Amino acid sequence: CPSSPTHPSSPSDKCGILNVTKITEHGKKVRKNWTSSWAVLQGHSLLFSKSQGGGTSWFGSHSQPEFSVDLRGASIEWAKDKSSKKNVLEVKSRMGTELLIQSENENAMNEWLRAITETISTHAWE
Ligand code: I3S
Repeated sequence: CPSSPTHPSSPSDKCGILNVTKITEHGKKVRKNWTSSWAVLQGHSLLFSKSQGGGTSWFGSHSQPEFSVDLRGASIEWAKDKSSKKNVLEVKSRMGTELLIQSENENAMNEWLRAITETISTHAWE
């Protein structure tokens, strides 16, 4: 995975296309808005930018992440009852953001769960 412009020094651990929606922002419920995003796990952050037809680069028209989630103190679990979609993971940040991430590929979502869980535990004491 390429490094992002906002975190050029740390290599990214995992990247790929995910469907993503926020369901809570600053502790308040928000309306779902599923979008396909280029997701990068880097340092203690999960970064998202609009996916460019399956592109694998930050560069071009979207050189900055659209939004990011700080995974320090976050939690992740399978979301059973929050969507009609399959393979949905729920990420809750300490800042009161809740996200759903999803793809049709179950193996890919198991990999995201493994990688994000590792990031959360690596940064648990920060
Ligand atoms: O949890 P919900 O309200 O059933 O989520 C669905 C809605 O966000 C829907 O949009 P509207 O707000 O225009 O009804 C989306 O199109 C659906 O994808 C959402 O459900 P899923 O089960 O796909 O997460």
